[in-house]
Amino acid sequence: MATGSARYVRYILFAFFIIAVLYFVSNSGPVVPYPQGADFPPKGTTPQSDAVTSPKKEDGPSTVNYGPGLDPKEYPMAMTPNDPGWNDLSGIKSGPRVNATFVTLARNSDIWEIARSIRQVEDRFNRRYNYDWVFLNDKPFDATFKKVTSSLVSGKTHYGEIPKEHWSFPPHIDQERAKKVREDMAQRKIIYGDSISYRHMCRFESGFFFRQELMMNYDYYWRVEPSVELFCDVHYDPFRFMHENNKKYSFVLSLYEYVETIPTLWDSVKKFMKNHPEHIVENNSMGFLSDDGGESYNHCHFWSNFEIGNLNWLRSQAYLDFFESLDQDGGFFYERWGDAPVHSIAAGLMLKKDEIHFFNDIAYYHVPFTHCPTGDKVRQELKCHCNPKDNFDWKGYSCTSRYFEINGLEKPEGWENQQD
Ligand SMILES: Nc1nc2c(ncn2[C@@H]2O[C@H](COP(=O)(O)OP(=O)(O)OP(=O)(O)O)[C@@H](O)[C@H]2O)c(=O)[nH]1
Ligand SMILES: [Mg+2]
Repeated sequence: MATGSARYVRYILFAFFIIAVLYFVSNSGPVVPYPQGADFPPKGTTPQSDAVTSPKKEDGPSTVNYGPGLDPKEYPMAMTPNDPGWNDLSGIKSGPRVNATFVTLARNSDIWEIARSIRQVEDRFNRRYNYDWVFLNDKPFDATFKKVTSSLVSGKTHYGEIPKEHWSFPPHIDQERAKKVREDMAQRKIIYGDSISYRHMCRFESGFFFRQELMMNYDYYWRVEPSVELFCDVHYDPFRFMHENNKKYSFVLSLYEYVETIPTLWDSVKKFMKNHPEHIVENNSMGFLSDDGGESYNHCHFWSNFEIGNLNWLRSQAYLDFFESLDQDGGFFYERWGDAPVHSIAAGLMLKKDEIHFFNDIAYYHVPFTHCPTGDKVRQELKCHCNPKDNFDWKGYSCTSRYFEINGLEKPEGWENQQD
């Protein structure tokens, strides 16, 4: 009997040993890069809910994670039709991904308009890259919004509710004065001049979207608004382009700001420049913003409803000091400062010229302006469906010529024929 029990104990120990060996074998092995076409980052590695906590990133240069085992040098991007892989537009693109997300601020009522935008961004680009998408709202997103958007986005979707203090009047604002301004602007028929929510939106986009809890998980963003259109295929990864070329901010359309909305913005900017000369960089784009060396603002700005940018730059001390200084002056409420001139002036003064990029090959529409790449050849290569006559770049009210001039860039062939 004793011998029989000992045999059973031996059997059990042996069985444990085999299970342990099997377990060890299945959980070790070489670290392999993500196979071509695999989820990247693998599902489950990025935050799933609104309640994500993440370590605060340090200011300064971005520490972009390309993912384990993926050397970007082994996956060169096809930037022109002659580069290998240019026509490879089917399936999931192999290779590294930048730590980046799309970001949309929207109301529940914007659902069908944002659905249209998402569909185009996915069809022209993201279905092959599967980047995440963060949605932000001053109210909770409803079930329909979440259901429709998450069914359209190929990456992960995250939904964040904006904290009250990022979407309300700061305590130093004189409510009576702000109200009088709105009444006056309503009488003068200034667009959105009487709107409180539009002002909260502009202040939020100027100073807070990049430090929302969900956004802290990323290094780069691409802003998408409701009812925008993308007219051409995007053959390469613009996030990777930004990172590998040290670009911090980018645009597709530029124009003159409606002066009635920003009468004292430049005075505030001059005050900031005086108080913080350490934040103003050499070789900046002052020539884009001013025709008299900084004395006055010429109202040129990059249109911020499209932006691809570096979040760590917006989270830098320089940008935060800039926003804080402007916010203290109260012009988001005593006037109607837009986030486009705020971002543009910041980029123009606190980034080097070559850190700002013009994406000629991303064709885009936001009512009422179109950026349609100049040149028949490029439009055919990119399978664009925009009408070249609609291209705003070289028309009188665009500032893109000025951008080309201050950067010493050659304008694309055929630009002269698109001036009116
Ligand atoms: N959650 C929320 N989002 C808003 C609100 N107002 C505007 N937005 C969003 O903020 C962004 C800019 O607002 P828009 O109304 O498009 O402003 P705009 O581009 O200057 O003007 P449009 O010509 O109307 O497009 C869009 O993504 C809107 O969906 C608001 O009150 N709440
Ligand atoms: Mg809009």
